[in-house]
Amino acid sequence: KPNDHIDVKFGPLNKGKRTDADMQRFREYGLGQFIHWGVYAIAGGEWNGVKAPTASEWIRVWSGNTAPPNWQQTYDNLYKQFNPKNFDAKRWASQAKQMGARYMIITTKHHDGFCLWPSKYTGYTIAQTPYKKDIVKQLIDAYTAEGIDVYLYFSIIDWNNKDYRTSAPKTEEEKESYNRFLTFTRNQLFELMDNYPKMKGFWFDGTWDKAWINAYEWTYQLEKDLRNAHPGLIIGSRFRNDEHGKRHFDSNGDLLGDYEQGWERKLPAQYEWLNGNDWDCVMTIPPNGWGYIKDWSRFYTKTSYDLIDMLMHSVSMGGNFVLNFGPDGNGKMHTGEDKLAKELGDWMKLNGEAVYGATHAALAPSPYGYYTQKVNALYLTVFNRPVNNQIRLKIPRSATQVPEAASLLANKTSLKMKFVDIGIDLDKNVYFDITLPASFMSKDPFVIKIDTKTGK
Ligand code: JFZ
Repeated sequence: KPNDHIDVKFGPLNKGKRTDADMQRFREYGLGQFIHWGVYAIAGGEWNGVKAPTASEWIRVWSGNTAPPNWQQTYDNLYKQFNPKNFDAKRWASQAKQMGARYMIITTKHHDGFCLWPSKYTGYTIAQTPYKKDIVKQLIDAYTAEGIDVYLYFSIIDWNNKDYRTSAPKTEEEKESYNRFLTFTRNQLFELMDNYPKMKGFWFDGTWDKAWINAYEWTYQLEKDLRNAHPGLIIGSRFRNDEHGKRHFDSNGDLLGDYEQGWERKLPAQYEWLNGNDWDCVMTIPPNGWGYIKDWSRFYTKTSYDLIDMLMHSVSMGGNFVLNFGPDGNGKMHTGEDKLAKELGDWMKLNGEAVYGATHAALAPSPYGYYTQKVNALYLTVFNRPVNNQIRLKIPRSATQVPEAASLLANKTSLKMKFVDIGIDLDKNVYFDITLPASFMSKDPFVIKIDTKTGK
């Protein structure tokens, strides 16, 4: 209804889905890797054996009676010890490749303000550590060489910059100071794009403060300038808001940015919630905590089964699933992460066809698992195997693709499939039964590939 329309001047730069090659590539990734790495990795979620009740990368703001004395000052000096002697960008990239990741997001700067690249706009960077070498550069080179696209996580919140603030500036002095902060932020973003032309996009964070929200006119212009400087740049919805303070979506519900970035440690229950937008789900292995956590024994950590479930849930709803890793202060992944990367990779080698380039299928949700789809193929990843070994497909008569043959994706075994007239809603749907051999056993979720052809 046109009269419900709210006037928005600083809304999305483009409405509707992008159709260019870079965005198409993003859409087809399926699986990604997130890496949270910074000086918080040295602490590993604890200090002197006392475990922090906060997410490990937030340990600097740990307060309360369990926090050790002078923790904040100790934290601010950790960079003097940052010397990850086991860091090998090529090893991380080859692990990500074997896991099946098609893109990687690295924290160039988290809330603490510590930069993994030698920024010329602050002294709080990798260049000031005993390690010295540019980590962002090494990662971009190593991952790009493996065919994995690199995105840069960037926190607007910067606890190290004296001009950073949360509340809206009021006095002239405060305004001047915040303007300095905005210029600093802009300089760093252009510096990253200049230094690393192979980067594909920014994954923004820490954009919820009132000061940033009020700067909507300035952030609108910044987005324009960033995109002009780096054609194809991909930016999610967690970057800026409209002039009414609406984040992720503007006041009329239009997506801000190229994809919805609000699915953090959660998944949409229904495809309809997504309004057809592109999106990613970013997920931790522990319940929460993105940086390195030494001790995993104090909580449930997700299994590869959990992760495959979340991956297929995401892809079946047209999104990408991004698994987070928090390497330690020496540059090694947690052994639990190594194990999951291997298990997920082994599964992806057999079943990746149901993930890469696959998307949502317009079918009723299956009780057995998740559907994904490509041209001339439908995939059903089975988590709930029926006790009678009959997998029933329900295909609406309106569907443009019809099933022809079924097989197990992992080993190409063909499966019996027959049309069944079950006597209900024949005017609306057709049903097919696929028989799983009783002798077929699988401890992992498995994929049934259904070849389809166009026509009725
Ligand atoms: C942020 C960070 O604070 C956190 O440390 C981590 O980097 C994560 C990826 O991003 O945490 C958030 C941000 C947004 C929401 C939840 C946690 N959110 O919108 O629900």
